[in-house]
Amino acid sequence: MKESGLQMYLKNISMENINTALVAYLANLDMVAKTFPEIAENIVKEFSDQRTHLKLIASENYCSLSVQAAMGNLLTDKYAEGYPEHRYYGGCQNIDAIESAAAEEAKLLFGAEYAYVQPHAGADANITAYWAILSAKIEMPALEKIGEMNVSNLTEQQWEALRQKLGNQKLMGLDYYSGGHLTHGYRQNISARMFQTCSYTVDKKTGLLDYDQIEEQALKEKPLILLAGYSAYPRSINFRKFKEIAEKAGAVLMVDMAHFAGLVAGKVFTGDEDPVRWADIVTTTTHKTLRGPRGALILCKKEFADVVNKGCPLVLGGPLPHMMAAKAIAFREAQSKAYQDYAHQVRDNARALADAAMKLGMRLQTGGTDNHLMLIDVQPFGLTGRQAETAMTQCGITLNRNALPFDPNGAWFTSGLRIGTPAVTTLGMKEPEMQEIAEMIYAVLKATKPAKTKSGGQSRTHVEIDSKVKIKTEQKVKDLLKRFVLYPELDLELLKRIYIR
Ligand code: DSN
Repeated sequence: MKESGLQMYLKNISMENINTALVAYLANLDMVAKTFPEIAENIVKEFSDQRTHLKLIASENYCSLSVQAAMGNLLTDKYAEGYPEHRYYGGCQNIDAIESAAAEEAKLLFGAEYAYVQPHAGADANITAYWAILSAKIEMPALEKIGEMNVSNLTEQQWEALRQKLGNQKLMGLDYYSGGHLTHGYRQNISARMFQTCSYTVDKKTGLLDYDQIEEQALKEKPLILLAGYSAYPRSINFRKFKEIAEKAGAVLMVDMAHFAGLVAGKVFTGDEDPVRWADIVTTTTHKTLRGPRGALILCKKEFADVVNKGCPLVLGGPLPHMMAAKAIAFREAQSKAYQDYAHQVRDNARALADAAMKLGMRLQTGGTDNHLMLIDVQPFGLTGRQAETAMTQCGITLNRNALPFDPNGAWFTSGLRIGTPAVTTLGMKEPEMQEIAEMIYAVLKATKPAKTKSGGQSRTHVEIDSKVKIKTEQKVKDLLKRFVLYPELDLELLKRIYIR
């Protein structure tokens, strides 16, 4: 029988030099490869890509090997619909312990009154939160009025009237082009189909949130939910002001902190900038700045705990116990001093990168950043965001294009690049490296021009990059990533030799 990767490794190493992280990876990959070698191969190829490309995607990070270990095991085999001590399946005692531990850690980390750790993704968390609010504010009072709290006992007419009422509510979130997320009321998303939406935008001149404008709109529209939070807004938010507006308008304040949860956890955003203190319900993903596994979390005031707890079966399928275990690990990691230092460095790095970019002459949306991300306007380079993204990718820099507010190029081509510092900060990079990165980005943008189409026009997708600049940038990325190695305890060359055929 052919030797496994683990056997090959152990044969050539003495006991005292055994690298346990590498052993764990080899054992895992051996098991995967036994059934499906191509999958093991692609895991290693993805590792190779991530180690050799500069990751500037604002919503991505690198989680710890402990988080990864908690995700990949037999916990995936257990059904546990319901919530701790209240399950629709037998034998859930260990999952109860895991879910309760994850929720406790989340409460400690964020100082929250209640935590619900089941949502599988940020979009699921938002839809769950919407329905929890609809339950608390529309369904319960309606049922109380009828004097029947069990919806299964309603007549067809009563049920239809309730359904109509639930479907006739208003959501006021940040417009997609101003940096809001798809689930905040974008028409291509279910959020805009289940609510009437009345999105607010950033100010046309400054690109900033204008609290007076938001208040005026909220008082006029009287939404059920006022939603704050973003996927592409480079500034901090005053949640105390949002709470005041919500109270005046009679709205529930919901915050989607998916992008900046790590900055809240790491105490970069405190006081008025801490959404957990001010909002009724806060949702977040766990894998962005927070640096945990791919998944999500809802935090809320006690008033909403019961309705949030019914996320499954209301919206969600069964919880994913392996992911809840990994969330528990991440929430504990984020309570460390090292994590707080990391979170502060994420913002310091973003500021350093933004300053360096502007000094080089690049135009940044709102003229800088207060958080982990920035938006570069690529129009002065004669490029669309899509072309700029393509050029960066070809030079070893992974980032994504992004619409700018009121973008003339729409959501597909766009006019901007979104850049974030969470991943490079995890690798240990600091301000001097941000200067290097800004110079690389500038050099590539300057050296890129739209490719010609067959008819002689300008392509909005394809580009031509000056080959000398391309080669030089690729080399610079390589040199930088040699100094800041992803998962240095894992021997990538060995993994490649074993699993890439
Ligand atoms: N896809 C995420 C982002 O990149 O911002 C939001 O869900």
